[in-house]
Amino acid sequence: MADCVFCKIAAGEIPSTKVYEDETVLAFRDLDPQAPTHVLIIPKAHIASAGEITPENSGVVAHIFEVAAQLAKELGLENGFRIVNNCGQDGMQSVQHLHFHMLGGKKMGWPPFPPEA
Ligand code: DGP
Repeated sequence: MADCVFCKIAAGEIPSTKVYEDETVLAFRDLDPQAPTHVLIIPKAHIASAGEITPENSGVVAHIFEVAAQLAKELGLENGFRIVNNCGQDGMQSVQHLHFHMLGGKKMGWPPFPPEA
C-alpha cells in the first residue's frame, strides 16, 4: 500500500533491524523502544488495524503469535513478555498497518494506562 511506512519496511524500501522474517510475517526492532526488548511483529500484507481482521485474513494473526513464542526464546524473554496492539484513535494507533508490540526484559506495570486525572 502506497505511503504505508510498514509496507515499505516489509518491502525493504525503508531499513529496519529485523529479528525474524518469513513469507508472510516480519519482526523488527521498534524505533522508539519502551522496554529493553521492544519488537514489532507485522503481517507483510497490508491490514490497517485489528479492527480490520476478518475470517479471510486472520490466519496471519495466529502465525504472528507463533512467531512471538519463538522470538521469546531467541530474545531471552523466558521470564515473560507483553504483547500490545493499539487500535484506532482511542487506542493511540499511530501507524495504520496492523502491528503487535512485543515488549520484555523488565517487569511491567498494570494497569498499562495512566490513572484518570
Ligand atoms: P503504534 O503507536 O501502536 O501505532 O506504534 C507504532 C510504533 O512504530 C511506534 O512504537 C514507533 C514505531 N515506528 C514508527 N515508524 C517506524 C519506523 O520507520 N521504523 C521502526 N523500526 N519503527 C517505527
